[in-house]
Amino acid sequence: MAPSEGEREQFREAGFFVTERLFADELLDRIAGDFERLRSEQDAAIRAAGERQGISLEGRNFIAGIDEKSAAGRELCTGAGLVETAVALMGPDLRLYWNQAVTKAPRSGASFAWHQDSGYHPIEPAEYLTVWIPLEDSTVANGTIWVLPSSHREGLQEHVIDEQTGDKVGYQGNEPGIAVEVKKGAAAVFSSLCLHRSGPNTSAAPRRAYVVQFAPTDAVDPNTGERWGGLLEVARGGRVVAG
Ligand SMILES: O=C(O)CCC(=O)C(=O)O
Repeated sequence: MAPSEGEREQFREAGFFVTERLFADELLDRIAGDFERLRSEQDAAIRAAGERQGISLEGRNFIAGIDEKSAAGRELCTGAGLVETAVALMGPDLRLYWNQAVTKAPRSGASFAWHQDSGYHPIEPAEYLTVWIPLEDSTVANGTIWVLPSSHREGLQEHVIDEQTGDKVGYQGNEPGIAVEVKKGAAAVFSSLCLHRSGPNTSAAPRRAYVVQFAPTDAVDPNTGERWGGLLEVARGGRVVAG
């Protein structure tokens, strides 16, 4: 479903908006089942290694490449409703740049530091689209995301690695930002240049989110001139092409 004029305006001005319902509970529940399986495999690997794996800590897991690990995930991230939203905001020729599970365990899931998604890996042009899709209602208590409205207008910020967590930190100021609570079935859509963070999960249930990112098909890593990330084409000439 294409975003409304009001949503586009908020995206341009504030760098983010929250959609109406886009996804069926049944599809989200199948994805949640796959995330639980992948998370417990990753937690076992973290325990065996005795140290974090990249930015994954036990209880705060990042699992990339969901489109190749979960049929339900692939169905969601290549589905017409989502890709049409991406085309309306990012242009006619798009690929699935990155997609990952981000799960936080009950009561122990840690926070995630302020960053711009573009701060994690260089890309030219620097702006792409992030769609943050909670698999249950996301709240401040269970570790929803927070954004700094209009921060995307300031361009790419320097990011500094936190050696303890591996987080790349793109904002050290005192602005609290605003909490973005998202109902199951909806999504937060934001510019990859919009500064955001997420809080700890203090609730008694897991908090799981599916992060799906779309970039212009020809976007490159400026250091190598090569395309980087996922190469799955999802839209060409404004039409949905992947399934
Ligand atoms: O889901 C979260 O807790 C935050 C995820 C996030 O900010 C990201 O993947 O860039």
